[in-house]
Amino acid sequence: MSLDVESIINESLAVQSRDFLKIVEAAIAMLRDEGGRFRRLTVLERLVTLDPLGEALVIGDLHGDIESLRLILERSGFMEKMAKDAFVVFLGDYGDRGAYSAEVYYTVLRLKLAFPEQVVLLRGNHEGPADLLASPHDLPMQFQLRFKEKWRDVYSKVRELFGYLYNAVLVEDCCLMVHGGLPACISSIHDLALAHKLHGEQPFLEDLLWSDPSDEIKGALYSPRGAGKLFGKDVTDKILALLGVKVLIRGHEPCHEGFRLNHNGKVLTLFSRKGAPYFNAHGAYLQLPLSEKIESAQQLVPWIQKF
Ligand SMILES: [Mn+2]
Repeated sequence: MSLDVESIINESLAVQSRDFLKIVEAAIAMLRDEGGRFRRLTVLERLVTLDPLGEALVIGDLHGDIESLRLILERSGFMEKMAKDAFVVFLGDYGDRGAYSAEVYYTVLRLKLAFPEQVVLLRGNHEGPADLLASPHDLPMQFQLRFKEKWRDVYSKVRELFGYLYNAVLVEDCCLMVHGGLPACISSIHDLALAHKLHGEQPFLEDLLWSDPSDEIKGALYSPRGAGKLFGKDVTDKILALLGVKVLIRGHEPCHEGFRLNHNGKVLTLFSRKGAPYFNAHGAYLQLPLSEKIESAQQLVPWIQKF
């Protein structure tokens, strides 16, 4: 198995159902067993804490856009970063919308398997639990076209994978990373770590996967998306203080320029794909310096790369 970006992406374009299934199964086995501390990564249930050293490449929604993923991995010097012990955090929403969902899943899972202690895969609302899966969900149709009669096996295995993806990433004193937004009523990091197990009793997972910041409101209101909430700056201030971090980094919303700031610089949104059906002018990714003293997402703007 080759370890350069071009080879992995070429593999993803050619992969057949049998090898695709093997990669998903291996990733499930790896994620299921992750717990405790390995090197600079600490795993508590489905919460990951990164040591505040070096750099994290942060990539927002990809939604089946393999060309943007290729561009980001090449332009950021991904393989050199891995050799220097950097982290990479994917903010979720790998499939649906774009035509290359299978290829994006395959590529990010291959990277996870190649660099288990450096690659973190967050869960997006397009990887939600059965009662809260985003719609339209194109993945079954794409798998039918891609894997023909084997598509059901592949699809059900990928659905199983969703339950093992991470809820949140914490960098102490620095930032929290999630796909969607902040739950207004958590009382500790354990509510983030256990959000998937509390799903059905508490809205924590729903809010992490679905919510959006709003500069227009106070508190939390039900979202026009039909799941999750809109949350105001007061919620962001309260929850970031509770968690001991300064900034929220999240994906989930298309941004014309590839990124956007909300809540007076407390929230950074990254969107890392281009093309239909969003037509944002730019995608963006972040090369986050983990040891930098960060007070506001405004300080992160120089480390954002637009494409
Ligand atoms: Mn989303």
